[in-house]
Amino acid sequence: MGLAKDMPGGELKSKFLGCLVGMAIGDALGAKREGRGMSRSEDIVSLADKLEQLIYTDDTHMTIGVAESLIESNGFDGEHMAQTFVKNYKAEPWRGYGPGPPRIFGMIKGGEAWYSAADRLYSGGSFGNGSAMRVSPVGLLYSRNPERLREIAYRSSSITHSHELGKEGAALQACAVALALNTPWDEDIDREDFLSALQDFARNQLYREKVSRIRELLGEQDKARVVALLGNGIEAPRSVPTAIYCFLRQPQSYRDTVIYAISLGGDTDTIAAMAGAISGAYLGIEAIPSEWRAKLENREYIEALAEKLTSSIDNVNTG
Ligand code: AR6
Ligand code: MG
Repeated sequence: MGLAKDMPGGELKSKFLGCLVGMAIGDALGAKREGRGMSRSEDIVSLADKLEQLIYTDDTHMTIGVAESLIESNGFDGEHMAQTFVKNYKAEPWRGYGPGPPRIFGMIKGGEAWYSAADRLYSGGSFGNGSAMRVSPVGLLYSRNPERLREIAYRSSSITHSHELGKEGAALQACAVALALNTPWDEDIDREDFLSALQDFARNQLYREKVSRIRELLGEQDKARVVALLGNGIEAPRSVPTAIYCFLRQPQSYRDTVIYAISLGGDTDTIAAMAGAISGAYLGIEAIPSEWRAKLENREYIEALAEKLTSSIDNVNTG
């Protein structure tokens, strides 16, 4: 697998754009089916055709916050990222945030430190998928250094999700984005290599087992079995491996990846957001259907963030 630093600039930029726009479209389209059961692909396609606008939710809103903070701070700054989340939430609290984060934002506003507030939530911190859903900018920016990628994914997670399974879910999703980014367009995704890299990267046994399940399920036709073994829930271990699976089933098609992710039901917006981020990071912006791109709310701003992130990659990796 190559490294993004050897990639032509145009390809790198397209992949950054594909990742963030692909994430946002997966989120917005998936939000229309959130919490429902499994559905047929044809029904999701016709839903996408009917929608006049693709309105995104907290998944994208928080990813925007991560990207803004990484750009403004020239890398990770926990205090700055936490304050960015607080500010963005205050401006648009109606985006469909999970139960935990707004409580954390309240604690931080009340003076609690960004690195300790999340420990007070649930037992040992949250393992919801809320830190994995927003981590793709970390995967892009730190794609050249897996150990820094892990460290920054953990630290960005710990602002709201400090449970080991929450942090590891964010790191695994960031790693999948980096692997996809680092695979040039003219190389096919080698699914065995991709899964071995994830398996080696994962530090937690539950995720290692889930990655093995992905391998076993690659040819599976029965969606109920996929949901039973990988999950479609709001918890990181029941959604991050599922999103990676959705990408690996059809790595050459952004459209099929996102539609399949939504067809599994459950936490459709977040699973499609994560799968869409990985797919877009491999295939680039041109692979995303133009009629979907045209409908995405705030697309120009999201694209501008992706372009700025592309420009930051050299600074972050030399600084
Ligand atoms: N013990 C038991 N349950 C837990 C634990 C724990 N330690 N941690 C999390 N949960 P939360 P999020 C369960 O509140 O991750 C939006 O719709 C618990 O049921 O941290 O930001 C997005 O689109 C908890 O309520 O929020 C995503 O789909 C739930 O996991 C989602 O919300 C979510 O954890 C992201 O939610
Ligand atoms: Mg969700």
